Amino acid sequence: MRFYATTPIYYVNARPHLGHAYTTIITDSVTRFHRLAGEEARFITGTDEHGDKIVRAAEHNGQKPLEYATHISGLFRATWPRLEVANSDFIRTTEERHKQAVTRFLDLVNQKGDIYYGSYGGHYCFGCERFYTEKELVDGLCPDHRTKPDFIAEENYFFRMSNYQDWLIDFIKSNPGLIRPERYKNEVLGLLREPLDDLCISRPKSRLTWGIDLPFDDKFVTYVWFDALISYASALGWPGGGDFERYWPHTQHFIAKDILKPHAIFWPTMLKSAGLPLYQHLNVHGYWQIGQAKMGKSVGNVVDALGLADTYGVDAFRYFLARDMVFGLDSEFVEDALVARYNADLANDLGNLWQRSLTMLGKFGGGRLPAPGRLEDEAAWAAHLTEKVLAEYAGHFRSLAVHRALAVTWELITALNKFIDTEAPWALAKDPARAERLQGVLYRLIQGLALIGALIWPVMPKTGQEIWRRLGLEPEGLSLDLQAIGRQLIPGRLVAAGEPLFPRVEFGGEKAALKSAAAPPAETRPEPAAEPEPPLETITLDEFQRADLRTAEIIAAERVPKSKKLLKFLVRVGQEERTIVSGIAQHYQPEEMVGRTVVIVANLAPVKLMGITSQGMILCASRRGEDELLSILTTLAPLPSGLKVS
Ligand code: ME8
Repeated sequence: MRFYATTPIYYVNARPHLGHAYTTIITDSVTRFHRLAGEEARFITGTDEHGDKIVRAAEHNGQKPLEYATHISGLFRATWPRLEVANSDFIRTTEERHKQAVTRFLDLVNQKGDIYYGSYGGHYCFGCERFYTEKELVDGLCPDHRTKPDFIAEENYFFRMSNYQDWLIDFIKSNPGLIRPERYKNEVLGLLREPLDDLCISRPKSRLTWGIDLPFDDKFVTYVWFDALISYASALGWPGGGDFERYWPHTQHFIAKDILKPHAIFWPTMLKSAGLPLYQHLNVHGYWQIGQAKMGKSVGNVVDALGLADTYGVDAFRYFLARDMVFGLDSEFVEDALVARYNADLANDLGNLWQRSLTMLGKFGGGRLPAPGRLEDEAAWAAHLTEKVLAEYAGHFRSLAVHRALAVTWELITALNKFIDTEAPWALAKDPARAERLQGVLYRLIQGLALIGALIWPVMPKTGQEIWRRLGLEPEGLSLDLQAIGRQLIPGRLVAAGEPLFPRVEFGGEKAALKSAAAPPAETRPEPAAEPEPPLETITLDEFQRADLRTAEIIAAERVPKSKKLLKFLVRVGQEERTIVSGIAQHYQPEEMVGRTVVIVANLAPVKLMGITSQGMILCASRRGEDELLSILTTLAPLPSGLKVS
């Protein structure tokens, strides 16, 4: 069996946030499941770089479109490995391989007689990069962006999408799992009850030059959606061969419901016209919301995925996303819920099972892997449960109920924790006549942990591998097959619990922080001695305004050689670039600062630090001393640099 998964290729008009992270992580987890099941799997993500939106964002940033797109695309590309996403490739629509594919695709559709030239007037939303019909608008506004669309009338090329309406309805009806979950299939069939318009697939160069030329008229560029969808094929090497033939029949697209129509209506009709087979599944999930509103760059309520992964650990963050969202439904993002899941499921259930099992192996088994032994009442341990979990787990992954796959895994964890209680190895150890049973119990705990390591690996790759590594198993041979696991558990091998897998999280002030289980509990730790604050003098507004505070974008960062504390930054402040040295090296890595918008004091007299002239200061909130805390200040919405902060 084979598997080919894609995420949307993300627009480069904003940096990655939790919404993008969710789709990419869930696609990665499902792909890893297919790999675990022994299938050949490919998984592609990338960036969508043409169109009005990008030109506007680049202008806003004072950059050329390609320069700007390269910068933001780089941020996406660098984000995925930090979230343990193992994509096979990364496609940019500005790459030559993609341009060739779009050109070929347009030629095929044109040769089919499905493209014509005509004039059109419609309500155009620049945010969505599409025309809306009168009926689709809500109170005259774009239903997504709540902005008034521009009325645009111009001559363009059109794709005869309407020709394929009846075929598409039949195809969807005769392939029940094509669009899933079911609610989205019904939504699409609902849309198809209205007559389908033809699709405008060009933009005149008089209005937009940032796109791929139409092969049959170079006064026009290709409409960005027509261009972007083809990336799913160009990333496999189409039309030049590559892996296309091998993987295309097994295609599964993962998207959120915002882009259902292009994927469920434009794309299948485009493929049909070009003579290419359709995807196997379109997997549609809901929105992460904050206060009932979709999290998104246009609203400015985005949550920083990397920040959460840094605070709680990548695996805990991935676990929360996969466990808390029912694929297909919306989910409210609440950081407290993440902390609660972390403490209950990871620190308690899984962390305790690990710690208790390994402690007992240390105490009662000399810290060495036992031989399987034999339990006279095999059913007493969770053998039957293991079979049930394995069967259900795979079914849930294949139907995208990843939260359920995790829930059944936790049934096994709970059962093993109970198994320890009922078997009471500490009591067995006191009775020499029960030595064989003790050994059998210890073996089944270790075998269970190895299986759990494999079961959690698709969602928590680091922890899954870590469990295998600590038990002396080969992480490359990760498998759900108990026999295969058994062959790798070499009796007599020394193993140790090591550091806790998931130290408990407690709240420290407003920000959640990781506290190692080794540290004394918070209530017994002395509070850092509070220095008496000097009485504050008031200043006038004029005095405050003498400080020229500005937004600045960090464009490069590096450590200052021979200094533990200093980082050297190159920042952009509007049109100007300057160097700033800041004492935050113990809190931030240089690479994670690049691309961030910070607030600086722009009119501070220059100072020399370690031989470097620093022209300004980056604002941070901090508490110095033993219990040190520090965070740079940044803006909630992505803003251009050089803006006055007041
Ligand atoms: O639409 N909740 O790119 P885009 C869940 N370039 N997922 C979310 C989300 C949220 N609040 N916000 C964003 C585009 N996403 C086009 C795609 S594909 C040929 C072209 C995720 O940057 C989700 O996957 O606006 C959504 O579909 C996607 O980001 C939109 O990304």
